[in-house]
Amino acid sequence: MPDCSRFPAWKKLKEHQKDMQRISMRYLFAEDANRFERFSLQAGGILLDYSKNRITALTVRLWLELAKEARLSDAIEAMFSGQKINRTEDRAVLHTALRNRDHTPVFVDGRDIMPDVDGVLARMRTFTDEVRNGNWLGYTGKRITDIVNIGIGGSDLGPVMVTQALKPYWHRDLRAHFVSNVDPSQMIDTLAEVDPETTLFIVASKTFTTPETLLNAHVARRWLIDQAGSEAAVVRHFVAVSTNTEKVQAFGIDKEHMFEFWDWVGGRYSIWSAVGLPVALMVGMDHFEDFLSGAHAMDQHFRTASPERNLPVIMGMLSLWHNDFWNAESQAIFPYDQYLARFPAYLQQLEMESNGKSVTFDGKTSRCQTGPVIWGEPGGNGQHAFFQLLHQGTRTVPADFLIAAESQRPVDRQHEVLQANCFAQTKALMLGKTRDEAKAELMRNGVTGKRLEMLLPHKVFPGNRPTTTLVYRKLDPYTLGALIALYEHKVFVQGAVWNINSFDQWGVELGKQLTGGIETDLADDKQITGHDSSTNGLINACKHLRRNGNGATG
Ligand code: G6Q
Repeated sequence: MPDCSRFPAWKKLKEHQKDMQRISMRYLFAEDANRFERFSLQAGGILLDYSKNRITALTVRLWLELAKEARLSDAIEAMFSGQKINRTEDRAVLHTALRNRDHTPVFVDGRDIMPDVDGVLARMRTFTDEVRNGNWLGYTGKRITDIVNIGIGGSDLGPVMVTQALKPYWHRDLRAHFVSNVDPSQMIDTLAEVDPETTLFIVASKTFTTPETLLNAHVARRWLIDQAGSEAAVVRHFVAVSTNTEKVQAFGIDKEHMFEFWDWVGGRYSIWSAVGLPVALMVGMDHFEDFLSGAHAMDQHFRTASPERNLPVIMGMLSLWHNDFWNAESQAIFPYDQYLARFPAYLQQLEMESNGKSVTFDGKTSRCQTGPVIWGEPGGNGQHAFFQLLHQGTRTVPADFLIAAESQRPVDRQHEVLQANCFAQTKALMLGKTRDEAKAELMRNGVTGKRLEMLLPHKVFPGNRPTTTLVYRKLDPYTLGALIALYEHKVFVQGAVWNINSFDQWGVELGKQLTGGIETDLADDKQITGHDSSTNGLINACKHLRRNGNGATG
């Protein structure tokens, strides 16, 4: 596959971008009354309005040419059909099979994996029903009231984000807690909030070798045994989610209490597997299956819709347009939905771990700019913090705005206020405010003369800043499933054009390798000299501070 910059459509897009630099969105909207209809799409209960971007029909045509030259359709089929597209790890990529609600066979190495998938879902149903109905009892015979998920990265971010997003569907007598950080404060503070007699720990780790998770799991296990006065309590209070039966058993969790998943599920794509157990416990298996169904609907759309009507294809190409042709360094995500507060953090891992690569499948250095920096916060709060930079700063930050048509918790007309804020921001970012408009406004407010001249440049908004808006009826499990799958496939589309492996993560290895040596160096009080001077200095400073309490380093 040629480097993406060598595709003919890439070159055409470069030329086209030069023309587009001279055209404003104000003009494009004024010129075409149907711009919204032309540049909006719907699937899986999600409306995607991408009209407030610097694009024309020609732009989209060239995106589709590029997708064709990059053989995107073949790549999509290769993923869905279980080919080992994660070549550096020699694995298939089949999170889509986890939510294959049609139950049609999906083969890995000649074996249909759907019976395994459905088998684990059935076990999850039995277990979650028992806990939720109060039939699963703790070591003193009390029902479970608190669930603590211990995991990190893909075994944490999905469960946290989705559990939080579906709060209106929670069982009223259950609470969920999540511990990921190896900083013991998080576990200690969590344990202070729960009762050993009524707490269920889920140790979620694909490999069951991740030090952060195992250290935290051991702390929880010791705490439980200390409180209960017997190891026998562990069996009623610990379950595991993993691909590694041996390690789970070595930790002391019975195979019976392990929920399996498989190496063809990437960590950051694992929320659809038994990694979703805390979600299923909190919202019930019916809702969890609705969540899978929403994702399945988006999968089918992605696999079968024509590229020009295909939400993930259009979103992926749009993001690539900003990233590679307008040199946008970051992409912001603004949910106008409090329940999606952790969605930007979730997408950070999904996008940056998937597409933060600089080597193509052919082992060559990519000549294209790959994954952007993803960041974001609930939009309403952002408006009172960093939106200034979006409106008047020197950088262009393409942003996704997400909003529900209906609130989960309606109070008076407060949801309309939220919506008005969301739509006003995208309108303001697109339109801006010209010098003439700003001047007229100042004069209307009685500002004249020198003060007007001084203030005027500060009151101008350049506008022409790209935003994309996603609207859904209500953040229910189905919609959330579709939304996450939409972003997963968007990431896939970009990876396919850049010809990079979106499913490995070798970049996290080096830090892990070096941690062990440094941990040993930190164990005693000896002066350390074996690293670079900065690393030596930092280790020695910590030792000095912990020895002397405070004061100068040395
Ligand atoms: C995700 C990554 C990474 C992984 C964590 C936890 O795609 O691989 O975030 O999920 O490192 O790994 P374990 O689940 O194996 O503990």
